[in-house]
Amino acid sequence: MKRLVWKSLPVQAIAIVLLAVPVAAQSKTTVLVDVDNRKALSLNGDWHYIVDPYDGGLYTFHREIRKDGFFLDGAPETGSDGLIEYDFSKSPTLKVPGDWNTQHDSLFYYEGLLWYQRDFTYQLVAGHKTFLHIGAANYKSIAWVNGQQACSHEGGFTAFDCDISSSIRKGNNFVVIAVDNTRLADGVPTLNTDWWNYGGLTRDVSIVDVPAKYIDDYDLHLNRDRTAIEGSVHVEDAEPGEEVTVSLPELDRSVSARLGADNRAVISLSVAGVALWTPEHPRLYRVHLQAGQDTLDDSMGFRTIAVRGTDILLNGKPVFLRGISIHAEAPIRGGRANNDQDAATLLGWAKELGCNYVRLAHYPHDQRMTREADRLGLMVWSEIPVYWAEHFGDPAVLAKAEQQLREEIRRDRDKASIVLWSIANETPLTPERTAFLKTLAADVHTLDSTRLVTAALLVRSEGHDKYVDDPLGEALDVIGMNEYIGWYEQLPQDADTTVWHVAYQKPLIVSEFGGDAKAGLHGAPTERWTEEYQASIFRHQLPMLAKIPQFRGLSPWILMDFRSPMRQLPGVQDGYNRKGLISNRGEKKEAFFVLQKAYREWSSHSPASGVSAHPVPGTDNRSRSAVPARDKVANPDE
Ligand code: GCB
Repeated sequence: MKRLVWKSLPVQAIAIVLLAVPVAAQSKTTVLVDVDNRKALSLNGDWHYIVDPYDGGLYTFHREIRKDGFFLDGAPETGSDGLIEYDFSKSPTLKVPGDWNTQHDSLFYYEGLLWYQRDFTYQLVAGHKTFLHIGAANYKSIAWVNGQQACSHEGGFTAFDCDISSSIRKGNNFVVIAVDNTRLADGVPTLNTDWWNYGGLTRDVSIVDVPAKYIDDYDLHLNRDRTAIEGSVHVEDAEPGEEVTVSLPELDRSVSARLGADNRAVISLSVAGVALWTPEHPRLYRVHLQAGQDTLDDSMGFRTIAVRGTDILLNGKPVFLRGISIHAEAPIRGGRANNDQDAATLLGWAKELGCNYVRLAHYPHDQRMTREADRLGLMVWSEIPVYWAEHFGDPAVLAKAEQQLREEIRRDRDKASIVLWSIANETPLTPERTAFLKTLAADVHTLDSTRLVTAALLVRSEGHDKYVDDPLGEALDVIGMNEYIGWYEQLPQDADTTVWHVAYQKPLIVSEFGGDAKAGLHGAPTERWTEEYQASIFRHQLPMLAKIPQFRGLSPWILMDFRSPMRQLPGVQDGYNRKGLISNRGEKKEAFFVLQKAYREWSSHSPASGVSAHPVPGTDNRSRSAVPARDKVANPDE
């Protein structure tokens, strides 16, 4: 059902809303796969905006939804229905894509409702459908085209597409989008996060044209034997029996299949001899899809990912993940990352560090990042913002998390780089939370049976004994674990005598460790906040981790310093989490080079037993997995 509800409205108000605002007939909200390869009119650029902290553009003085809200884009001189006290055309502008916080000083701390408006001209194609594509709007948003509501959306990091076919006109049009970044206790994420709550239309916005019957979703992946591309293509508004063709022109291979009753065609295309996607050779192929009038081209890599005992297998071979965690924070410029240059800089640094893997924390990043990771050969951990103290007992919160998971997977499952879907970070150990997360883990296996599910778990600490025994581990393919020896507990050198007890015979990725350092602040390795102290943490951590038998990868915290309202130490943090190996101004700290050196060695001599023939000297208590040689992927029928 179409909902116009803003925040939580009483039932009577909902009724008023439905009467008050014309809703586009048959409009629907979806996620169009591969949308960046569609014919589109970009709406990036300057948008007028009105800051509306009391929501007056939406509500009357008695808190009823206004019939003549700002979504009508009125102007004082055209008002026939009473006084109009706003005028977008005379209001200032914000750049889209872009967070509002870093564009105007007065919006730096703003959390609330802000209205965006812009005009555009459009040439309709007869019989085609038109979508408003919103790459991300943090956190809640409602969009109207020519005064008709097109869609509403909750979730600040996933893309969505609103069908505006019945509201868009030939020639002049206007679009109004209300975005509210108020943090919500029952939101995903919840109230408290260690990152900045950047508000606004933070990613690309465009008008997308598709034929009447259009490919809205596909899942094409290499089968487990690496002999065929398998999966399905879904064509919306088509009829069962219609034909779909998938071809790989570079291999001169093509296959046609008919839509079943669910408008989905099952695909199996033999590709024996296809060059596999690997970090060393990230080969991508052009994939051409055709369904009636609709054609789409994608650029895809083909690989398999699986686990066998404590090993992660890429294309059937054990692989060690040399990684780094990354926030979607723009280098140098600051604010939310949103362009090609941001992606190239962040992932370029990861390559320079020697990574073959990145953890994109703590929410889905811009599609530019996963496309670039495909091209650069970086395996990706992709995550939804189920972070810290969510309201795990609330079914509505679970529904929100599930929605974000669906949207994330649908947008990104054409990316070979993504090998891990993460469902949570550092959540408290309660029965409600474990039930909630086990539901998400099962969802991942249903939505995408070809990848692995993980989560960043907390460690139970008893002095020098550390336990990874969170019951959620049962539901994960790969255990993720965050620990901060040397920063939030103990001293860096305590790592040397730490004994790890990992309850699972599954691959373990140390998804975080680290400590803060202010770039350019030097001192003894015992002095907190200095580059030397941070480097000392890394020097002690790496040999310790290499001794854990299940250790199959790491993504220390974090590539670059990032803004966080939680980090206020004057002269050192000044509003930034300083655990970056690189400062927000691009200066590399000493720890960057410590990790880079280790990654150079580990690229030929992996620390993981069985992954390389050459163990790291001095790390002798590793054991080879004795678990049977059946590769476990999430797909039970493989
Ligand atoms: C963590 C969180 C991460 C924080 C980091 C820190 O464990 O997962 O979001 O930023 O610690 O710096 O404390």
